[in-house]
Amino acid sequence: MKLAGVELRLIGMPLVAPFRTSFGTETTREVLLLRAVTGEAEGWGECVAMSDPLYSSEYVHAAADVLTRFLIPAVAALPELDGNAVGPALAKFKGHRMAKAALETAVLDAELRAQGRSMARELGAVRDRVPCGVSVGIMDSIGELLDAVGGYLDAGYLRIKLKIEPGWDVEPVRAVRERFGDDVLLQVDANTAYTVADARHLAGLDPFDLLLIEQPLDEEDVLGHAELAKVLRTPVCLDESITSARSAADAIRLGACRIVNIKPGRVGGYLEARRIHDVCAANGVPVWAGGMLETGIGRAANVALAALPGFTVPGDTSASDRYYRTDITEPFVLDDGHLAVPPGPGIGVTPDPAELDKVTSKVDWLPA
Ligand code: OSB
Ligand code: MG
Repeated sequence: MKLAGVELRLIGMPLVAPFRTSFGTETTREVLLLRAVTGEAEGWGECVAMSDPLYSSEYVHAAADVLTRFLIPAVAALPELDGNAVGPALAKFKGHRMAKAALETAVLDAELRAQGRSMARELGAVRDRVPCGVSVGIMDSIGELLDAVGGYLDAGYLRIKLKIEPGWDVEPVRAVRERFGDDVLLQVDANTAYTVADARHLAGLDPFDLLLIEQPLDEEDVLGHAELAKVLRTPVCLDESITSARSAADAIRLGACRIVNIKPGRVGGYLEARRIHDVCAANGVPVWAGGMLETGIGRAANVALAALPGFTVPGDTSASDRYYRTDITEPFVLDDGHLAVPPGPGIGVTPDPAELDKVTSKVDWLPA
């Protein structure tokens, strides 16, 4: 396969409701989409970097810049291109994993479409549908939160994740337990909002039988998570701290986490995501698929990944209508709390050109 060029497209997708986390509030998801064009087929990749560098150091315009100046030229120079060749070709460039992931996914999608093989099949999926959870943002009041959670449970979501921060942690968890009972699969995500000094306070979550607490401490504080894990009965899960299979292996060895959230963008792509899945499986550590408010493009590939055998807990792979009034692909619809793994070639979905045009703010064509 040889690259003809890559289209970089910036889109703006209004969220159905503002999404507040400990690091900020999102109302419109700005997304960079990549379309890799080869002689044989074209493939899509969604860059999960957000507008501002608040979840991680990456952000949409930095991703577009590093792709334009360094990553796409390096891949364009490959004499023999395929999905497996992208990672090694980009390895000399430090960081920028979300940008790298988007490019690798677009190339892999093109390759798989040319061969008529699905992403799920390529990654090693063992299921044709995956159980789904939903991530519920910080709200202005407990009443609002209970309405939101009730709506998601009515829709069929199999697991609820509450975003927490200092001042919004034990009370919302208590309220959800009191209203909806002990059988609801419930977990929390702090997005690095605490320090080890908060260990006693966070132990106040222990009576509520949470599945896990996600990334309570700074992304670099892996030892702190290991210390915290000794104090908490609630299992510690890492998100931001896990950037590669190596960092996953280290975190597990240090006792910093008992569960791992896998987001392909955060770790540089679906192939590295699979390696993390394998490392975790070898250590008996359950994994689940994280989300970054993806459109149908990113969601399709996340659902394929979530169908691997080690993904034993419901992920943040929610239906399209949890995020957007209109998705840019065929919508993902919840069926009995599950999403179907797209069976078609590549990621299995294609954006609708008219919908895409409606949300596009900028298009650049970068010839190889
Ligand atoms: O920490 O998991 C996170 C969204 C954006 C950035 C970080 C996170 C999230 C979510 C939402 O929790 C997951 C989703 O439904 O896509
Ligand atoms: Mg998280």
